[in-house]
Amino acid sequence: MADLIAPYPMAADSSSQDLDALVAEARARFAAAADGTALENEKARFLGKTGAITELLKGLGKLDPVVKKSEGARINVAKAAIEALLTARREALANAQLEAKLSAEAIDVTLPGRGLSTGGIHPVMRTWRRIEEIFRSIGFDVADGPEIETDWMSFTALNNPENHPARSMQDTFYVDINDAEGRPLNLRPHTSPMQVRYARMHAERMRAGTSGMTDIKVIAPGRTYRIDSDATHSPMFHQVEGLWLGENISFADLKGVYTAFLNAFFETDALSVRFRPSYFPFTEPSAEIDMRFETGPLAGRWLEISGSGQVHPSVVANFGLDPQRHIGFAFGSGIERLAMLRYGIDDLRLFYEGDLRFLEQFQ
Ligand code: 2NM
Repeated sequence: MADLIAPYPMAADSSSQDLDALVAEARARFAAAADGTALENEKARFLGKTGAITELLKGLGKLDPVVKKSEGARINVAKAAIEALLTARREALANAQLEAKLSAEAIDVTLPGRGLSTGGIHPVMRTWRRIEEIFRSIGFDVADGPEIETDWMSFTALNNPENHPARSMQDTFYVDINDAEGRPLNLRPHTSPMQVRYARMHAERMRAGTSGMTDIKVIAPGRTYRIDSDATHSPMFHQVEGLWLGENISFADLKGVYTAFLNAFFETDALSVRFRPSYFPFTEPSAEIDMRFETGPLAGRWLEISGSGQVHPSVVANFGLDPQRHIGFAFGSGIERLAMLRYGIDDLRLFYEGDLRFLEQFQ
């Protein structure tokens, strides 16, 4: 340290040239100091205990009082000049340091933003919402319920015999947990259990008649599960089932409701609807509903669109209602199937691959 801050070699009696040179030297050295530490070291060289100015002031003692006064004044002018240079350089260094920090931490507010990408509604969900909207407009309520069901809800209540293939391990997913009756829980293979629950929930008000509730009029849309997988079947798929029970609800009402739904769903009146005899355990009689577009790319071909039928008396009894009094229809349609026909999609698997090139077309 002592070496670094060597006293400035100058005689105690200084000429004004010497003092000017000293101030110039200080100016140059302060300017050359790159940071605060270097600057404080340079300061010691002039203003420190053994610094040049300090030495000059010490030397004043030996001088004649008259000379001492004028000489002291000149040295103090130089001292003040050096102190002023020091202060100015300190500020300059501090400013430079602040500038460097600011520019290092700068945020370029002129950079364009990264943009917000919003998600979209999956075509199946879009179709599901559309179906709900249409049926609500025809006066249907919308039911919701569990996807893991008891054996009674999925099969027994719906008149499925003990040996019906739908009950087998081949056709239905089972869970390794038994229900209260000791039968394994299942992943519901249709949304009918929701209608069973809905009907039983409202059965008391239905029995009360006009003072309570006159009709059960509900759709049950949702995820369903079956052991089946190819271009037209997925182990998980979506169904919408409809149920309308009242004191005088007939197949004519079914045809009217379902045709109105198709007209709204496909946004055209140019389609025909027909019933074809069929069989389901939960309806009697049962029918397939076929539809035909009269215009467009699918014109003239009959397309299977839904199963349906008059709700079986045993099923109505399982709802907690009197089948002599409450009759009506039910239907079940695939939501993917409706979406495929509406959008012209030919492979069901496209819905489940998550390929954005496919999905973005529906936004
Ligand atoms: C179908 C076909 C025919 C149906 C039956 C019921 C219920 F709960 F009332 F018994 N809901 N849905 C039904 C009838 C479903 O799907 C192809």
